Amino acid sequence: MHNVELILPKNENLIKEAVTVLGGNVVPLKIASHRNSKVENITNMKHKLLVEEAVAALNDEPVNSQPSGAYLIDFDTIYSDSISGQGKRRWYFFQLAERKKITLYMSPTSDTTVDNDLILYKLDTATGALTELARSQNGPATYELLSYVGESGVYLFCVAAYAGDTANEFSFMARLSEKWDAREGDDSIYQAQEQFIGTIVKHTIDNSIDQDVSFFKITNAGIYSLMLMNVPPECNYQLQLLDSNANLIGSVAKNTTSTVRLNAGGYILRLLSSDGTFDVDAEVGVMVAAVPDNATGYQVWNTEDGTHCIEIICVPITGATNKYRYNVRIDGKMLDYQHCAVETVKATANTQSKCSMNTSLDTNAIGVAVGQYSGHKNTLLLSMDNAIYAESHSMKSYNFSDVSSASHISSGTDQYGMGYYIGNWSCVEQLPNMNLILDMDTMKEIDFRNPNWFYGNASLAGYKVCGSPKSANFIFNNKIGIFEGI
Ligand SMILES: [Ca+2]
Ligand SMILES: [Ca+2]
Repeated sequence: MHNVELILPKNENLIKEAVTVLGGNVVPLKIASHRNSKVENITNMKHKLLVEEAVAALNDEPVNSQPSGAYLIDFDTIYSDSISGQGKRRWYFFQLAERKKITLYMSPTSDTTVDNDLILYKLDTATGALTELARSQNGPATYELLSYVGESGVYLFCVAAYAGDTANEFSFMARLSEKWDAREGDDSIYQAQEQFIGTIVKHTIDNSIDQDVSFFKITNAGIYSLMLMNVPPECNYQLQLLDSNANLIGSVAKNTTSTVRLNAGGYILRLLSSDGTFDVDAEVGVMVAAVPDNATGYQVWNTEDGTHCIEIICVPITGATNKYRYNVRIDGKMLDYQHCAVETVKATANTQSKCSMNTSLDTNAIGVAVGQYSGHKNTLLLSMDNAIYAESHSMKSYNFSDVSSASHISSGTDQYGMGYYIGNWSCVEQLPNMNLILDMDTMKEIDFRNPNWFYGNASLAGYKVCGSPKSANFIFNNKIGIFEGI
């Protein structure tokens, strides 16, 4: 069994780097003037705020220790503020004119006794009631991140001191995205949706600090493959694997697959940009696939452009000794190569050639290669131990000698009264080592070879007229699997 080791990332706290990439300077909160200039625009909220502000003033805490004293903040601006004492909160607010994706980020002090959380609420401007929408509760001295797709309205959020008795400074930022994927908001573990085993989930990274968090459940310990597909060359995305306590286990580089042995339990997946590069329109694929328990061999790789993942799974054939079936999965789906059929046809005014290949229930794949073939970018060449090969040719000629080798000859007269002959050649054979060529972009069989995949085989059908082989080439990439010995 050959397993690829998961690569541990150099820096766990990648999002801090991402914020640095943003180039924002930390802006201390501007107090009253900044807030009052805009807060009055919000209907109904003002009255509510004035009432609660009086309550806030009763203690020594700053005015934004209560929702009523929340500071209005601008987007894409990094602010700093301070907090001390478990249970204390610092409040901020903003207004959305239309539906947008909201991202909130908080960077803490490095003091490991301090643990601040981040919680987002929507304000009911008629009643003053706050409804919690999302929260981020990472551990001490760790950033907090959450996202939420919000309709127009007024949103409040707070930094909440969960642990730590000393005054500590934190910085934070809110930003909006114009486009986002269907699973947003999913930036914190509390918002994660399930990733089902064997299913590709599509994500986009819609800003430099977007994280797409999901979880999966393992009921049987075993080998699992984690795939990150379709990441554009200019984007450095990474798929991280965490245990159920959010400890990093390993990561998968873009457009690669890693295999790992996992015990039963819950796991967390976190997709992010490791250097802040992103493309909001690039849909990437994330998949977790299980390697069957009875597999005696397993190989996996991705196409060079990162759009497909090919797995070869060797399993014993039931009831047979030392005989194995080589199953092929493409993008998590089992390829039914025992029911493949492909036919090539070539016709001219006087000739017609048909060649076909059909696999059967006892056909077994014995080798595979990934490459390009005759205008098809991502093709799989599958070697079969046996398949049914058939070819038939017909030719019309005025010279009997052209068709004399045919297995069946008929004759006729054309419109000018000239006699002609039609020769037919055909054969059907079970052949070893036939190669099927499959287009993985369309998942369709496109051709075959061994024997020649377009004109047929003169020695089989006895046909001699149809010329030289078609000049189609299978260009082998660097991914070639020979199944024996894995
Ligand atoms: Ca996303
Ligand atoms: Ca996200």
